[in-house]
Amino acid sequence: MKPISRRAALTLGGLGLAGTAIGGAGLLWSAQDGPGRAGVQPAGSAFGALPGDTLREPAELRSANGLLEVTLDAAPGRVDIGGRSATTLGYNGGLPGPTLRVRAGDRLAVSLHNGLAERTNLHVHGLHVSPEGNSDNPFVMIEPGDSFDYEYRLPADHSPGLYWYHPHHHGVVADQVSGGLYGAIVVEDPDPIPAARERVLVISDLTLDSSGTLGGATAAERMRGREGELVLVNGQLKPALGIRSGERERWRIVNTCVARYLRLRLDGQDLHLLGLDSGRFEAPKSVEEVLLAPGNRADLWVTAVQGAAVLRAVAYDRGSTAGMGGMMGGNGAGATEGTIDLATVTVTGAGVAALPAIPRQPKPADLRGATVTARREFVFAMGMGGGMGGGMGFTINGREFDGGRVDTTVQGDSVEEWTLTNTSPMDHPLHLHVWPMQVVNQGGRAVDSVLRQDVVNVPARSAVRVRIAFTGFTGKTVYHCHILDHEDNGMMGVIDVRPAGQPLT
Ligand SMILES: [Cu+2]
Repeated sequence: MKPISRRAALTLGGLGLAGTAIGGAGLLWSAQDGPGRAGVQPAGSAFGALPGDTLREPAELRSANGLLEVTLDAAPGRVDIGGRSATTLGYNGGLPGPTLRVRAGDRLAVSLHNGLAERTNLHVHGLHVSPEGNSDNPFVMIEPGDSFDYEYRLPADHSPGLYWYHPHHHGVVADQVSGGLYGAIVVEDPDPIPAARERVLVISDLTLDSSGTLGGATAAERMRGREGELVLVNGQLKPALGIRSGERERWRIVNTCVARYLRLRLDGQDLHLLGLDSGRFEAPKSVEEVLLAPGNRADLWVTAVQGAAVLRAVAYDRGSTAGMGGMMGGNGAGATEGTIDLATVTVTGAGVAALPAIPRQPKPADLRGATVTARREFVFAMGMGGGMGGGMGFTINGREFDGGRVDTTVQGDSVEEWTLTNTSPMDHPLHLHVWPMQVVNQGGRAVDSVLRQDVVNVPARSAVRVRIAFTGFTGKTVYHCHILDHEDNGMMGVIDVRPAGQPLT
């Protein structure tokens, strides 16, 4: 990725406005007519036969002797997407940024340089680390041209799994993440899980205009949550990958899209889900498909069966703002988007030797039998008349985000039960920083297994109940909708976890 001038960087926002005014499909990136395009594709369409580039993996940086020191430079630059040059944002010139591989007990030191034309910062999504100081502190602000040294100390018992990093500066999170600022973090398994190969698949989406410049989001897209025209795997349009017949691969998949839900299928192959987010199932589950809300990760075991296959995202209805006063009609509807081909898989050769046994995992901690010290309700709502511009307001318990206010004060070491109620006609995926949530009830039905996630989808006009153990750390952080446009529009609250034994005021 070649650096581009500050002047070019400054025009990125302006071009978004141009996109709003013109909005015609004719201006859009021509690659949308090729592989990976978001839109309805007839079954068996010619796109399915087009070979893409071979799947690349992001660069990897691995800890040694308990330490990983990394410099991340967030900046605009040029990348190749679908054989054409595009201007996006990126960390260290990559799309995605480098994959950071660490272990429980490690120290991860990240020096972040802000090469953008606006403020930024960094969030390590899902990591169970301190929210204070120069750790996973969402209130840090880094001015253009400045640097900040983050340091994350992973506890010795940190859950293995796939995590990720991205900016978290309120108001511009959706713009910066959709522009290309994201990367994966792997916390390695203490005992390796046998697989012929492990792949990290970072799925993202973005919109480019005909000159290969990032398109901005219209007001309606900011209300609904923008979905990019192009859906990328590791920054590539419909890459190709090969597996030997009978081999078992481990795919770690993260949905870094700002608003797009990924209902993933790989028809014809054998899929087992090892876990979601930081939650590992005691025994892998045989699955036909996996639904990832924005921010969610899947740990998937793929056993190749003879033949070809396509990794697809099939339609998922996350609701719409249509009918909420009419203002957001038109673009607000969009629940019926068709299937998107993400990657092609070619299976070659005859069956190989016996598959490695699927190791049983440690029995996950279960909060269903825990003593609950507080019960709270959080209501996620959308309504006209709120927002800075008097547009649609996105609220939690009737309030929009205010970084200077504490919304929820919690006693450290306690277990709380939160009822998440969504009164709006769209899904909202709730993300709580630092402490994972265990889903105990969905839509009025008790969950009969341990389901631990850090992004929990709350479907439209529905309720979900979670339990949270506030252990390990204290301090102030946030919970928010992970449709990042909704977060930028106010659907976020501040939580302060106080040391155990200290009275709450
Ligand atoms: Cu939302």
